[in-house]
Amino acid sequence: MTERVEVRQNVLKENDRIAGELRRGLAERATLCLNLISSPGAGKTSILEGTLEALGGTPLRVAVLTGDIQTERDADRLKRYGFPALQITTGGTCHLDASMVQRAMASLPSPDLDLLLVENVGNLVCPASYDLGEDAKVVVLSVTEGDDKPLKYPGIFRRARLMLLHKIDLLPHTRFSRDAAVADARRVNPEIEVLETSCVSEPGLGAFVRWIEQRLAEKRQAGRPARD
Ligand SMILES: Nc1nc2c(ncn2[C@@H]2O[C@H](COP(=O)(O)OP(=O)(O)OP(=O)(O)O)[C@@H](O)[C@H]2O)c(=O)[nH]1
Ligand SMILES: [Mg+2]
Repeated sequence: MTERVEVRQNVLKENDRIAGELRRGLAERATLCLNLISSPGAGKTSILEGTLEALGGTPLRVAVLTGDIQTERDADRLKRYGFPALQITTGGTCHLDASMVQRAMASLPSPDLDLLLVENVGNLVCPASYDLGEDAKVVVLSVTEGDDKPLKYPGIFRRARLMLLHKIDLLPHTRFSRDAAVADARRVNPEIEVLETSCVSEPGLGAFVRWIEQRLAEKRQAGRPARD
């Protein structure tokens, strides 16, 4: 084994240890954690803005962590919705890791949350390898990126529970085949769930918000002590 491979394996092992701590803490509080991953510009922050807007009228306790290599711009956009939103600037690293999330969570006003939304750094490759203790990875594939991405970047499609086919309003202007994208995503991950979303027109984000509400209900159910 080369020295480089060994160092990477140790880094991932340490990341998994911290992710395990995060997962236990989230389970104790019955906090659902979603990790949104996509190429740069696919629409992660826009989806989170629409989601926070939709959840604004509910009693849910929500917080957002958003990762970028540089700038606080995404957190500035997300702070407008009345929930805590913190930027994690990685300073060059192309993905979030569990220690970054652990440090950011310690800066939240309260760890008692129903929902923690994490926007990863825009990148379809590196974020796939780093467990953040999340309940599910959500991969966002916008139709302007091409339908060939699930087979070209299989790692993230294999690990994601849900794929959002996003910017679906732009479909008529592209050569994107939704059937090909879904078939290829299911070749690498037969279990992957798929929803179509748009931030600018129908069908909107309703299906994604309902999907989150279903996962929240499951999480609460899992956290409830068994009846004797
Ligand atoms: N037509 C259309 N444009 C969208 C939609 N969602 C987002 N956009 C636009 O896509 C661009 C990028 O959106 P962002 O939400 O910043 O994307 P991001 O994935 O957070 O980008 P990074 O954080 O830089 O990786 C912006 O100009 C958005 O207005 C959509 O559903 N339809
Ligand atoms: Mg963003």
